Amino acid sequence: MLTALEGAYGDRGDAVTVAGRTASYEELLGAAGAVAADVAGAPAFAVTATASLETVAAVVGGLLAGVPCVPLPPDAGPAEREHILRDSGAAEVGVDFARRADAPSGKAAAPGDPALILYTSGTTGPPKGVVLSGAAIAADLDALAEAWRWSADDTLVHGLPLFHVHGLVLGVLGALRTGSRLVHTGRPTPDAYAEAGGSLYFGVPTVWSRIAAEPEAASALSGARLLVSGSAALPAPVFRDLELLTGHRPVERYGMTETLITISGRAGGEVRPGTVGTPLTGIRTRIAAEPGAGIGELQLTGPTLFSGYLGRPEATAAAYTEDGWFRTGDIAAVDEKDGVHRIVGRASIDMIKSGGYRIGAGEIENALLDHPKVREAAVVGVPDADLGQRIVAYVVADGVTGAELTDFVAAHLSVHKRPREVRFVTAVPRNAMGKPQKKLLLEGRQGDRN
Ligand code: MLC
Ligand code: AMP
Repeated sequence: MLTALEGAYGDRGDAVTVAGRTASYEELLGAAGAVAADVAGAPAFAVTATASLETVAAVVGGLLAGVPCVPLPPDAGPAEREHILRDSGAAEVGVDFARRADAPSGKAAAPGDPALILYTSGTTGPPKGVVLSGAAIAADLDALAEAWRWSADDTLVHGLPLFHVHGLVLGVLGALRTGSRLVHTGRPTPDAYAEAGGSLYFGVPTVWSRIAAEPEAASALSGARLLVSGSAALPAPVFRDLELLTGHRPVERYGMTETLITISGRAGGEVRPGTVGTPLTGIRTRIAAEPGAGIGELQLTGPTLFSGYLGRPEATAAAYTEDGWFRTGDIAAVDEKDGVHRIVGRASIDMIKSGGYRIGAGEIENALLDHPKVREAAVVGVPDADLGQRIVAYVVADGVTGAELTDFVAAHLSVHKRPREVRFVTAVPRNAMGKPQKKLLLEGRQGDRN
């Protein structure tokens, strides 16, 4: 699976750099071997997925041992950590990158075996574990290598979190499969991207928008080969500014934790702002639209799909149509002439994308309701120039400040799921069934307290 570690491209002293520390393939393999020896035989293991060589060694060690790794968000509070550890049954391991060992020779993992379990939010309830097989990951990385002409000649640069598909599957395993050098910048700041001197850059739209706002940093990327944006819609003005400053038309690609990346623009192909390109090799898509509408839910099939939600067969079954297509929950349209896909929005108001993070409104509402002073809570995603959407919580409560509630969510769930704004109201508008009328909140038709 990780061709570079199997010696396909020789060794390199600077194969992998994460947050300023560099390792060769040989060093990484030795450190990962030590992790593999520790976790061999376990059903799964967890690691606090800081942006570090340790996290890379842990994930690779899991692959060597055939034991799925559960990356824990490092900013997760106790409630979220406990949920993930309990739900996955994984014990957390510590990693010492200085240790070296050969991976234990045991039963090799079969391609369909679980390789990673990534926790991701639904519209309600706590995050679910998405089980990804080695075969799905390999199929996706090969399809992306083809689409982006991604090779061992590249230096991949990004600074994305290592507990989601974008930063971990594409951003780490992709480099180790294609043999491209990896420079992970620790944080995805414009200056760090500018200094890294890569050929291939990954970012979420928030990262690209911050780069576009710093012309000097942006122009340093003009020597790159390809800029790729994904995880949320890239705003047209950001596309335009990036093109002006870097000379590149950024390629957009579309994906989900459950499906990996399925649709993308092509290196050297025509790129239109506001579109995500065409299905990758092996992926078929369809639009479940009312007759004549041309726009509707995007559904897909292919070899990159997940194996299921861990321990939740009903949720897994509900994610598919009766005839076996995965329901993305995204609304899309396809150009009749060239098959180029456009993502128009989400089917559910309760699925928020903020800074490229997927956040379920229900999860934040439950966290707020755990606060003793909160009587009602309704959470929405409000358009935001920096984050795409920002989390706004409408709350009925007395004797507590917005900042206290923000800190409460940050400490319980995770920092990146905190509301950016808390608005106190006298009541959450509800329909006759008692369901919050979030559209009314978004339109500003709610009873403000002050
Ligand atoms: C602020 N902070 C607090 C706080 N308020 N800490 C504790 N309590 C509070 N109340 C601190 C944080 O700890 C952090 O400190 C700092 O404020 C900034 O917070 P942030 O939220 O991390 O920063 P922000 O600038 O908003 O982040 C923007 C971002 C981030 C773009 C860097 O959103 C990001 O990394 N997004 C990527 C998401 C992603 O990878 N998604 C892919 C999903 S996979 P400090 O010290 O840490 O700075 C997928 C599939 C696909 O979607 O298609 O790719
Ligand atoms: P996640 O499970 O965190 O990977 O989030 C998946 C969701 O991100 C998808 O269902 C989409 O809503 C959104 N998404 C990913 N890439 C894009 C894109 N290029 N344009 C618009 N939305 C995207």
